[in-house]
Amino acid sequence: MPSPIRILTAVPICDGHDSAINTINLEFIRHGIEVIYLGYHRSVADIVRAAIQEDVRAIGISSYNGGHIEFFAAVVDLLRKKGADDIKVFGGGGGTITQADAAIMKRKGVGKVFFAGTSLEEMVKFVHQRYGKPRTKRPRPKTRDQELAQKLTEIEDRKKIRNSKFEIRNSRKARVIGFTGPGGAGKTTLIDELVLRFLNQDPKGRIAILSHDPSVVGEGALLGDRATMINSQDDRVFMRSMATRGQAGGLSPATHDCLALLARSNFDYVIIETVGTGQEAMPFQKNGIVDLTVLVMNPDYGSRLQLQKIVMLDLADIVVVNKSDLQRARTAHTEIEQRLEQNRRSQQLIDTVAKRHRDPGVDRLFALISAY
Ligand code: B12
Repeated sequence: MPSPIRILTAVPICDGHDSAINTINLEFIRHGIEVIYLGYHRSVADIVRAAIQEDVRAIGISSYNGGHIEFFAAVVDLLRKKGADDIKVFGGGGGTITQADAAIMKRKGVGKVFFAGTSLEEMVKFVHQRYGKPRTKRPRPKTRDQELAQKLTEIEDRKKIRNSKFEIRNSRKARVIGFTGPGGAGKTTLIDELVLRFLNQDPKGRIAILSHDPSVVGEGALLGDRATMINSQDDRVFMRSMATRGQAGGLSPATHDCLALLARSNFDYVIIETVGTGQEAMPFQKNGIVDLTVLVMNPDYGSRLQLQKIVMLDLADIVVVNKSDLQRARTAHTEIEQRLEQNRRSQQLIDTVAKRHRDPGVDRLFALISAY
C-alpha cells in the first residue's frame, strides 16, 4: 500500500478565519491524506519551517485577511530561498480572492486557488492527482534540518522496519524523554512550556520533538499538535508529526527508527509524545529507548479505583497532575501520591498548570528533567 500523502495546512498571520480549513482538513483526512495542521495566525517563516521539517508534499493556505497576493508569494519565495521548492503551494479564501488576484498568484508560483462554491470533492481530487505520485528526483538538501526531514520520510515510507532499539541505546547523543498520558491531559501544552524554558536556559541548545497522533492503516490523520505549540515555532526546535499508521500502543511502526536518527543528530534533547493512551499502554517500557518517562494526567480520571488499573503509574519516573487549578486536583494529588507509595520507587509527583505562563509547577518539572 502506498504511503499517505502528507500536506500542511495553515491560516496566515492576522487571520482567525479557520472554519473553512477545519472542514477541508476533515475531508482530506477522510480521503486518506495525512494533514499537519499548523493553526491560524501563522507567519510565513513558521509555515515554511514546519513544511520543511514535516517534509510535506504541499502547503494548503486558507486566507481571508485580504493580504493573499503578498502572503502566498512570500511563502513560495521563502521555500525557493531555502531550496525547498519541491514543496508546492495551493489554497483558497472564498470571496476575498478574486479571479484577477488568482491569476497574479499563479504567476508568482501558486499551484492552484480554489474559489467560493468549489466542492470538497474537487479539492480532494486535486490533491490526489497533483501530489499523489511519489517524488522521484529530490533537490539536494541545503540545510541539516532539510536532510534530516527527508531521511525521516524515507524511514517512515520504508516497508521494512529495522529494529533500532539497540542503536538508540548505544549511539545516542541526545537525552530522550518520553511523554505519555490520556488524551486531553495537556501533554502538548506542557511540552511547549518546557521547550520555552529550555530555549531560555541554553541560548545555543537544540531540541527535537517526535509527536504522534492516531491513524488506521492506509487512512488519513489529523496531526494537530503543532497548532497548540507557540514556543516550539523556533528555528532551534525540530518537530516531526507522525501518524501511528495502524499500530496500537501510542507510537508508530517507524518511531524507533526515526528516534535512532534523531537521537544521534545535533540535539540536546529529543522529546517523544505518544498519542493519548489508555490504561494498558506502556509505550516506552522494557525497551530502553527513553532516558526518562513522564506520565501526564488529568485530575478527572474518575474514582480512586481507576488508578489501580493505569499501568504507567507503575512505570513512569515522573507523574504530572496537569490542570491542577481544577477543583478535583487536590484530591487527585493525594490519591495518586498514595498509589505511587505502593510502588516503593522514588517516583516524583508534580502539579502543573501548563496553560499558565511561568507556572511554578512547570518550573519544578523542568528543573527535575534538567537534573536527571
Ligand atoms: C465565517 C466568517 C467569519 C467568522 C469566522 C469563523 C471562523 N472561525 O472561521 C467570524 C464571524 C468570526 C468572522 C470574523 C471576522 N471577519 Co469574517 N467572514 C466570514 C465569512 C462570512 C465566511 C468565510 C467562510 O468561512 N466561508 C466558508 C468556506 C468553506 O467557503 P469559502 O470561503 O467560499 O471558501 C471556498 C474556497 O475558497 C475554498 N477554500 C477556502 N480556504 C481554502 C484552503 C484550502 C487549502 C483549499 C484547498 C480550499 C480553500 O473552500 C471553499 C470551497 O467552496 C466571510 C464572507 C464570505 N462570504 O466569504 C467573512 C469575511 C471573510 N470576514 C471579514 C471580516 C472583515 C471579518 C472581521 C475582521 C470582522 C470584524 N471587524 O470583526 C473578523 C475577523 C476575525 C479574525 N479573527 O480574523 C471579511 C474580510 C474582508 C477582506 N479581507 O477584505 C469577509 C470577506 C466579510 C466581508 N464581506 O466583509 N468572519
